[in-house]
Amino acid sequence: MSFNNVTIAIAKGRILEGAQNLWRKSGLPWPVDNDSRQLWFAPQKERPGMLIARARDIPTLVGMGIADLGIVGLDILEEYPNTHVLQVADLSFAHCRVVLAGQKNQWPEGPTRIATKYQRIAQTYFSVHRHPVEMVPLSGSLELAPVIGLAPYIVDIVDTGNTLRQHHLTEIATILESSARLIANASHWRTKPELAQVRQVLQSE
Ligand code: PRT
Ligand code: MG
Repeated sequence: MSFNNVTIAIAKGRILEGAQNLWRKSGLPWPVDNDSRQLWFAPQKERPGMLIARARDIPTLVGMGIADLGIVGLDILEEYPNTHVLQVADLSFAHCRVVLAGQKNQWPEGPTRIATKYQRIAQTYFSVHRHPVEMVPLSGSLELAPVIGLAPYIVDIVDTGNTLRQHHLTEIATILESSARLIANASHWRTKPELAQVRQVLQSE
């Protein structure tokens, strides 16, 4: 088995940390030096090449075939869908939920503002419920939005719930259960048998 012709794109942050654990358990050499700023590692016989990128860029990199495989949260795949990408495994780490939260455990009455960095997921959810909402796009510190009067509700990622509690917010509904997924470029998946071997190695730990 040779990985000379395989490249995998991995989301930096939590996903990268979880991927590192999975790699070690699977017995694959891990090239990334956490203290260095290097973001590209050429493939070698014993391990795929690695590209470390922003989470939201992973579907693009895999969809365009710059990377054959990718590791990213389901939340990102739902928010930034790409028709050239296949989900090929649930890697069962980085578990979290996309939730609707607010200052009271009460579904919004009438039209309301929703602060989120998951506009597509939130809009789809409220469309299904036929509830009119105005999206307030934010890229971080969502928990502040209700406190400062920007929007009474947020749609955000929750794991332990500590961050919500610290800001006196409560979960009203779970919109999506997420975990890290292995994705593949659809046409490369059909033509490169090594990709299924990488999946097998990552799932056999
Ligand atoms: O820059 P950007 O924030 O987009 O990404 P990043 O590089 O900072 O990545 P990172 O480390 O934030 O990881 C993002 C991915 O990890 C998400 O796409 C999810 O798939 C997954 N994940 C799992 C999480 C969490 N758990 C999580 N808890 N992403 C974010 N959080 C946040 C949460 O929103 C809260 O602010 O962590 C904080 C702590 O959560 P609590 O509930 O444990 O307090
Ligand atoms: Mg982050």
